[in-house]
Amino acid sequence: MSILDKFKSGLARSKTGFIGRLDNLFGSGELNEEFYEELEEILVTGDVGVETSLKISSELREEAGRRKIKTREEFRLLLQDKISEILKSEPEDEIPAEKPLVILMVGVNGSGKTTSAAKLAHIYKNRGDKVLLVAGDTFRAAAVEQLEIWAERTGVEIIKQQSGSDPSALFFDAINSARARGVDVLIGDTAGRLHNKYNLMEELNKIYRVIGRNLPGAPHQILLVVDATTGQNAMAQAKSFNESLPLNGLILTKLDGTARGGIVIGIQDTLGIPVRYIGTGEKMDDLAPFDPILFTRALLET
Ligand SMILES: Nc1nc2c(ncn2[C@@H]2O[C@H](COP(=O)(O)OP(=O)(O)OP(=O)(O)O)[C@@H](O)[C@H]2O)c(=O)[nH]1
Ligand SMILES: [Mg+2]
Repeated sequence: MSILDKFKSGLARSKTGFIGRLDNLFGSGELNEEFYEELEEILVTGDVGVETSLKISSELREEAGRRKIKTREEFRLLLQDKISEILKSEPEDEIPAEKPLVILMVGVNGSGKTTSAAKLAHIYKNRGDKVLLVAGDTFRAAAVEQLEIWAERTGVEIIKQQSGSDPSALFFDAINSARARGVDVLIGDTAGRLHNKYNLMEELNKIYRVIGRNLPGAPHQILLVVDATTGQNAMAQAKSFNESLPLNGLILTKLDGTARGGIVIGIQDTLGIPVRYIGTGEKMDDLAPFDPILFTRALLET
């Protein structure tokens, strides 16, 4: 199954889900008040978020008027365009002149950081890069073991320290070691933390600063891993993590487990942080670069 099919089947799992409801809306009928109310309701319950939903609806209402659009079928195309316009995502995965490309995974507990770090390592390895995983969750011994198992499965090297050690020191050493070994991409796992815990967010910020001190310009990507099934809570997480660290991308996991998925649109629109990857399962291959065109098609194509 392609990632699009997987994703689509996840979203469409229930007829009352996001895709099913949009599909019904664009069946037949005119563009009346009732239509716009229903559109807003579907977007909001599809996790797009109130602010973005109302914005989309009012901008499209105006545009439909201006372009004298009368049918729901034509309106479907307007919505498709609007969503693609919000979802501009250009992958930044080039290896910098001064190697390695450093990618840091951050997020709340259980969002899918460790799994996504491994899946990402697999993607880079497959394209021919030399990858190093860093077991930056030094908080739990089990976390290191979990990443070790993944590293073995994907056939990439891993750097770890005893649990309880200082993660920023580990990252400092990991960069030296990556240089020495000619590593192209360094992918760092970190411990899960709640975004409202000041000390833990400070610890993350220290990791960020220490990495930058050892390798100017790094970390090149700070990816917030969010669980799509948490809906609007994902938005709150993105907001607060973004206040502590300059996030430049999201990994949205567990899209296979939600019939909504509109959070992709809401986060990008509200925070301007692009979704870079989507996770659609627990296996190694279940992570794909986010493709706005495919996503929009999965949502709205008949
Ligand atoms: N269905 C599904 N499960 C996922 C996906 N990504 C991760 N998981 C599962 O979610 C659970 C948590 O994943 P982890 O990668 O351990 O999450 P984490 O953020 O590292 O968790 P902590 O280290 O405890 O903060 C695991 O059982 C994963 O297999 C996904 O895209 N789809
Ligand atoms: Mg983890």
